[in-house]
Amino acid sequence: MSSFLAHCTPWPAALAADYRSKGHWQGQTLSDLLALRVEQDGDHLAIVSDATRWTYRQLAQEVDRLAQAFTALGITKDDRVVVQLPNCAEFFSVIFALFRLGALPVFALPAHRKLEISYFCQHTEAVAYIIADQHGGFDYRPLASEVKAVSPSLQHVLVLGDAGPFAALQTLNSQAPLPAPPLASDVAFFQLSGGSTGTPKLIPRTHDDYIYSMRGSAEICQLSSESVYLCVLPAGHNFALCSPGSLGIFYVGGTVVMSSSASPDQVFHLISRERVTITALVPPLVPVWLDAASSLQPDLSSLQLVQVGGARFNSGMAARLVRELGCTLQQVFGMAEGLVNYTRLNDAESLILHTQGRPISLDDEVRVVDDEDQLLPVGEIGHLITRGPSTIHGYYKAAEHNARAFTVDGFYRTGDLVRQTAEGYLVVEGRAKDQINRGGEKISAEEVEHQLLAHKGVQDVAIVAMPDAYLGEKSCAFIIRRDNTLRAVDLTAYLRQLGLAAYKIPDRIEFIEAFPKTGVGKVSKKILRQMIEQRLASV
Ligand code: OOB
Repeated sequence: MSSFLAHCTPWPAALAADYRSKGHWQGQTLSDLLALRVEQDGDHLAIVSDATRWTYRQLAQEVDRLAQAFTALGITKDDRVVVQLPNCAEFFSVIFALFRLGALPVFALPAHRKLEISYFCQHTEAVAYIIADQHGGFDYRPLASEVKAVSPSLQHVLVLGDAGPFAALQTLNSQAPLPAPPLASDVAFFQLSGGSTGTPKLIPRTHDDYIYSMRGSAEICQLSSESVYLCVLPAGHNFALCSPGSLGIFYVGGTVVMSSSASPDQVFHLISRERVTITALVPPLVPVWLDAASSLQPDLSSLQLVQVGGARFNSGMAARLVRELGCTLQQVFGMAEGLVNYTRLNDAESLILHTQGRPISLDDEVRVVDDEDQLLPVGEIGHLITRGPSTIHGYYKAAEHNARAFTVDGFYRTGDLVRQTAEGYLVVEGRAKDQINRGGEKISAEEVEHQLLAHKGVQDVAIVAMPDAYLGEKSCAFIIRRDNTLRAVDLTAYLRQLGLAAYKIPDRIEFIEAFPKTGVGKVSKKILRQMIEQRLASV
């Protein structure tokens, strides 16, 4: 047994032994799964992306080429590599090559900018940063230059497309012998936490724990080699990657179709051309797709299952989806920390429309507790805490935060307020964590507050969620300014120029003289939320 990656918390030995004996952890790595696919049906179509169509064998060849090339560059086991690629076939050749070496992808989102990426590089001491030249009208190469200048550990920037001053992924080549493969119990990569703290938290996931989640999810969604998954959400996000997502599809030998945009025109074309059977969406996309479908009348007859998750999904919209698309809906309530809940395909309509599902297996322990961690009677709303074969026991390099984020017996405090139905299904009722869920994109209020506090014109700031008809929630920053000439646009321009991802920039800024306080003298975000709600309602 090798030791667990430094600064990560392993599962307690007794739980790990239990998960192994029950067959939840089967000792396979993600690389083993790909090798098995090539052996069993190497000519099956694995990935479609623009003009690229790779069979499993072709995917594996690309993986081998990159694994050798990365080795020649000196990238090796446990090295961290920040991967920020759009939805494309190469996303998978890159991450499987890293998996093969035991090097650890850090899954950045395409929307991340200098602040986030340089933090990931510095915090993980990443040796490489992998990007596409351009995507969505943004050129990632100048960003990489800026990141490199402040990240001493970074030795390589590798670019898909026109590399500019860096090295091109496509032309890398080497005959370097590959090192021994990693173990299934090793950390395989880092997911990003939605976050509620000053700095983003990184989530170490092992091959064993991720494959447990992927296999269970693939079974729940009844995937087979006939399944065709349309990947619309960012490919590295847990929902699109493993719930069951692209990896779940690879596990059963199906086909993944990558979409670089979520626009109805493009996705409808891909669904009918590739006969897509399953896709995953965040709630704001649903009305956009439904409205477009009713006017464009695309051929969506192949679509069997639409998964919706990542944020609160209105049950009226859920009913509309089922009615208008005529396929099965599945609600998904998951988190990059591990636990994922699903409604089941043959559940009663009332469960599918009104609940967010139940965990993969009974060994995903879910408890609903009060503020003192005491179990609440079934049906009462409380804090969701959880422990299980895919839920981490600690964030990376975050000892102090871990002491708060996990209970003494290793349950992860999700920060979600839920109630459990008599059938054991979870209903998400709200949130205790200081976060804004902007249509599935999570914003830590504290992270953005920190950045704003550094502005010389800002005396104090508190960021809260405000209702939004399209996204569900948007962010509103209440600001006490030092000087009355400071304008909202000055602050948003400031954040943009610092290099904060656009989705984190407050949608609205309200200047205020003093903050409302709670009984104990803390800023009352509850009252601030009510204030902005009233203001929005009165216009
Ligand atoms: C998914 O993962 P993350 O890590 O981006 O966000 C997790 C948080 C949850 O703690 C919860 O606050 C919220 O997102 N959330 C939902 C939800 N699904 C996630 N809130 C209400 N209803 C839902 N259905 O978002 C994620 C990971 C895997 C699969 C699906 C989603």
